[in-house]
Amino acid sequence: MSDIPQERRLVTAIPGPKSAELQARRVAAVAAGVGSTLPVFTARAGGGIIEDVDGNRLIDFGSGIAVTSVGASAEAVVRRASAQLADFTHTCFMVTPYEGYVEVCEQLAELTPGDHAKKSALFNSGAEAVENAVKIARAYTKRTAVVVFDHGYHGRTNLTMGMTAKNMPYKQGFGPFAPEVYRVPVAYGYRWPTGAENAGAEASAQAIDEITKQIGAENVAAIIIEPVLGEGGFIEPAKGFLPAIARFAKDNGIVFVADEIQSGFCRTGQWFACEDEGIVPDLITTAKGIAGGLPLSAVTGRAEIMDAAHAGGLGGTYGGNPVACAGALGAIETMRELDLNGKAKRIEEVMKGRLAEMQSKLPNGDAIGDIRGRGAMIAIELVKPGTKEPDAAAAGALAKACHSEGLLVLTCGTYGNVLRFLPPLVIGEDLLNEGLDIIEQAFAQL
Ligand code: PLZ
Repeated sequence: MSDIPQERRLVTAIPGPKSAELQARRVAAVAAGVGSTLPVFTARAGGGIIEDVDGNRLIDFGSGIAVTSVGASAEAVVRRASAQLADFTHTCFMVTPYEGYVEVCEQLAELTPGDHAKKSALFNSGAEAVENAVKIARAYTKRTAVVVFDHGYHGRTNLTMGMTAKNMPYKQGFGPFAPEVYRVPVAYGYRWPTGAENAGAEASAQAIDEITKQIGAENVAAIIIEPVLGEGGFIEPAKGFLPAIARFAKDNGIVFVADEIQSGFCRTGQWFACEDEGIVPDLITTAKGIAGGLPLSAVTGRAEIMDAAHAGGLGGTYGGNPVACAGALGAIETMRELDLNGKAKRIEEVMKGRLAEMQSKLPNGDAIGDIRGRGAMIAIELVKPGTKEPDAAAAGALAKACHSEGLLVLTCGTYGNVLRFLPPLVIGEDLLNEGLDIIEQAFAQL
C-alpha cells in the first residue's frame, strides 16, 4: 500500500480549488453523459483513504463502486502488476497465450462454489462478462430467452442495458434494446405487499408462473440474478427465493447464472454471495473486486457449458490482459492472507450495530425505513417518516452532507433513496467508526 496516512484531513472546502480547476477542464473536454458522484480529483488512494489534489483526505465508503476491496494500492497488486508491466504489457491471449490468464482461471475454479469441473473465460468489464454468459448459455441450450429480475442491474452495453431494470439514467433514449429479454419479480422483502416473511415463497412462485406461462420454460436459455442486487438498492432476495429459482432452472434445463460482479470476492463476507443459501450456479460472472482496481472480468462455470461455444466464438483483443491478471493474482493473494471475508463480517457487525442505534435513538430515526445488506455491502433505505414512501431527496442530502465532511458515500436504488456503504475491506476500524460518526451527524442535521 502507498504510505498514505490513514487519517481524514480537510484542508480546503470539498471540492477544493485545484479540483475545481480540473473540473472546469473536465466539463470542457469530457462528454456530459459521463458523470461523477463527487468532483474531487484524486492524487493517490490506499487503505480506507482517498487523497485529493488539494491535499484533503477523504474516508472511502465507496471502493470505486465495490472494486478496491483490497485497497486502491494494495502491495501485492502493485508488486505483481508492476513486474508484469515491465515484462510485457500485451500479446493478446488469442494470439500467444501467457500463464497469468491460466492461473486466474485456476483460481476461479477453486474459489467459486461447487466441486464440479469448471472452466473460465476472461474479459474486461462486468457488462462484457454478462454478455458472454448469455452467449455461452445460448450456445449450450440452443434456446434464446433470457430471464432477469425487477431492480436488476447488469451493465450499459446494448444487451445489458436491456437486462437492466431502471430506465433513468441507464436506458432513457438509448433503445431499441435486444429482444428475448424478460423481467420477472424478485423477493424485495421490505416492499413485498404481504410482508417480508412471505416474499421468498410468493415472489418465486410469481416469477416461475410468469416464466412458464408467458415465455415457456423450454425457451429459456438463462436465468440471471445478482444474489444481492446492487445498483437496484442492495436488496437481499428474501430467504428461499434464490434456492427456488435455482431449483426451477435445474429442473427445466435452464442455465442459472449468478451475477456476482458487485457481490463477489469477499464483499459480503463470503467468497461469493450465493454461498449464503448454498446455491451452486451453473455460471458465475465476476469483475470489480477481482483485480484490485485493474480492469478484468470473468465467466466461470460448469466445464460442459463453458465449452459449448465453438473455438473462436469467445474472446476480445484485451480480454484477460496480462497486467490485469497479475493484479487479480495479487488481489486474491491479499484476500486470502488478510482474511478479508472475516474483515467484511466485522464491518457488517460494526455498521449494522451503529445504524440500528441511529434508527432507534435519533429523533428522525424513522426516516431509516430499512437497514440491510451483508458484509461490507450495507445500505439504509430512506423513507418519509411513518410511511414507506421513498425519500430520494433525503438520501441525496445525506450523501452531500457526508461529502462535505470528507466521507465518500454513494447512493443507489430504483427509487434513488438508498444510501450504500462499500468500504474497502482493509479499512481500519477507527476510520470505519469515524465515517459512521459523520453519517450520524449528517442524519441529525437532516
Ligand atoms: N453487473 C451486478 O454491479 C456494475 C455500475 C455503475 P461494468 N455496477 C456499477 C454505473 O453507473 O455504471 C455492474 C454490476 C453488476 C454488471 C455490472 C457492469 O459492470 O464493469 O460497469 O460493465
